[in-house]
Amino acid sequence: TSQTVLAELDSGVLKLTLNRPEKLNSFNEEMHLALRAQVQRAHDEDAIRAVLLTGAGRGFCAGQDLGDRDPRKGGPKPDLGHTIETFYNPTLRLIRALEKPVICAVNGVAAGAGANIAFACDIVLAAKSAKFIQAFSKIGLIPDAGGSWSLTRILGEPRAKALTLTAEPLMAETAADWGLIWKALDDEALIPEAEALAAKLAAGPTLGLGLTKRLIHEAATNDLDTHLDRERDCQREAGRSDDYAEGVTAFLEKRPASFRGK
Ligand code: T3D
Repeated sequence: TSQTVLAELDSGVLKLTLNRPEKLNSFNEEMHLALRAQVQRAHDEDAIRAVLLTGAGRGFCAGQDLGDRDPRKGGPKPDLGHTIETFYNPTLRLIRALEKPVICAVNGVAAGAGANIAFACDIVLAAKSAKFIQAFSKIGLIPDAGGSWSLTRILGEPRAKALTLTAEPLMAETAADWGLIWKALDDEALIPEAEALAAKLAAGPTLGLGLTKRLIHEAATNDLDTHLDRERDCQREAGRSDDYAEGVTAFLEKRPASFRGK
């Protein structure tokens, strides 16, 4: 297994730590494949009921490792469409499609695809010292890893355009004020709070949480009639889960529910 992504499974939480701190956890091919394999694992293993993604060292992730794109090394110009399709897009799709909560703890600078991978997660917490940089325009690229989609949806065109065209850093507290992330936390509180949140969600009614995530994604493109039908169908499914029966029983018995994720 690759040391570029550290993986620890504890009480239903798969904690993934991007681990190339000397390069601010920027992506080389090995780290791409390691992250994707771990997110795939989260799909496959029932014992995993939440994912927590963070970074080692002082940064979260600085996007693509530009050392691997050095034009001075010669050779033909790279086909970045190919690398996006091969490395970034599959992982982005897997994170969005995972029917389990994905929490992101942005421990430091998140630049380029590193920022946009964070925005693809379900709940983003960030250290107050962290900043988000749409670094792409500094090197002549477009915002990838879903950034031009997520920023526009979340922030609207004016802020999405200003952030991406200028590459100005956005501090965590402003990102939280703008609704781009869930919370900005004191640096020392970030990991404990993110771990507590992940543990709480991992002990939750996983099937219902997964359906909730799916519905919220679908809301972006469904009209209201279609969406009301989808809520009906998903509620039917949730209502048949063991966790729903447990949740109601626990309420009536005035005790905490003990969910099994089914
Ligand atoms: O290619 C494709 O497949 C297409 C996909 C593209 C996706 C993308 O993400 S494109 C955008 C790539 N990322 C960037 O352009 C960001 C580059 N990094 C920075 O602008 C800065 O490092 C930061 C603003 C993120 C942080 O600045 P600072 O001053 O806190 O740290 P630093 O000194 O710049 O970086 C520390 C070390 O990490 C340094 O190495 P050194 O000098 O100590 O040996 C630096 O070179 C290295 N590093 C940081 N980011 C990258 C990197 N090395 C390679 N690639 C990086 N992206």
